[in-house]
Amino acid sequence: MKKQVGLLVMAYGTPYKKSDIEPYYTDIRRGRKPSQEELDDLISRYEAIGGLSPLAGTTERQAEAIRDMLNETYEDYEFKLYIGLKHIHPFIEDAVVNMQQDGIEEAVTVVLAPHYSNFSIGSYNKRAKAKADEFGIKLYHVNEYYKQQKFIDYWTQRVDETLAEIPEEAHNDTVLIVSAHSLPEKMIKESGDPYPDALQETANMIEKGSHIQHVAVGWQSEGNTGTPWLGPDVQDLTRALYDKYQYKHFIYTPVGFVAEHLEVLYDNDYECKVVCDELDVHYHRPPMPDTHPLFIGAIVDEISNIFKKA
Ligand code: FEC
Repeated sequence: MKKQVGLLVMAYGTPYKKSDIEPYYTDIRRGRKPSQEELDDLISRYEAIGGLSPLAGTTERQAEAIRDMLNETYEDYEFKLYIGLKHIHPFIEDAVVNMQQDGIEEAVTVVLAPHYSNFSIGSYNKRAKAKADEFGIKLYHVNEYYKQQKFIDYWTQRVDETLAEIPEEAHNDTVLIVSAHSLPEKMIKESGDPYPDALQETANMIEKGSHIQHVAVGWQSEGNTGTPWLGPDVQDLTRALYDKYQYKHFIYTPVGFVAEHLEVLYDNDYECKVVCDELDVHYHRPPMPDTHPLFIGAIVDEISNIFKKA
């Protein structure tokens, strides 16, 4: 008889239909309704990527792939999957309630984002734990997985594949921009958050493992809070690198994300591409991890580390 363990996969969430955009955006803003102008701006960004984001389906496929690989790896356990989202149903709390109803006593949690920040992974974990504590469910949190060799291998392979499409004589005129979602500077600096160092470390590991010669770290998708966010922003960085070094090829790897969604399809594939077109340089953006076995394997390896310690 296999022991049942919960697998709580948490992710950002995305509107399922157009009428979800307003409540979703209101939830992101912690209950403050967006103005009509802000809402129209967001709707127009979704329209630019085809109306809605493909994220919902990808999250489901990624979660199922993690469950399947875990169940193939462990003979004595059966991992039962629960998906909990940050900003739309099924919310993180709903998933924990479902675990309780199924009689789950122990669960592993993982967020579909590789770098820990108190304000991202930390807040998902806190919500899951608060609900799980009500029912006495024991949770084991995966806090990060960017250092997993398979995660780095995924990205070094994509960078080398992209370089292979660029003529060899242009490799010295090619730069890799490694990025993650920006956060307000104040949040990060006052709390000594590991997030900025983790992104720099990811960039260093990709540089070491691939054939890329020039690497820069940038931040993207910052919000409008009227306060400074972590920078440089990827668009400004593109211009600055061009002004200084006249690179001809820009490769963007938004490694803080793990799927193609609004922040990649719009902020990279549209906004960064506009800057590259203006500068008359080449834009490259390798595919996101999705359900690639190296990415799913990185998460499973990190879960195994936690399981060994537990
Ligand atoms: O494809 C989709 O439909 C959803 C894509 C999506 C992902 C995502 C990931 C992160 N966010 C993070 C932080 C913030 C902060 C604010 C903020 C705002 C938005 C808005 C949209 C949005 N985010 Fe997001 N984020 C995605 C989508 N995010 C839409 C609202 C409009 C806008 O500002 O563009 C600012 C909140 C505020 O105004 O107070 C902060 C972080 C991540 C990566 C970690 C994770 O996935 O949890 C950090 C995917």
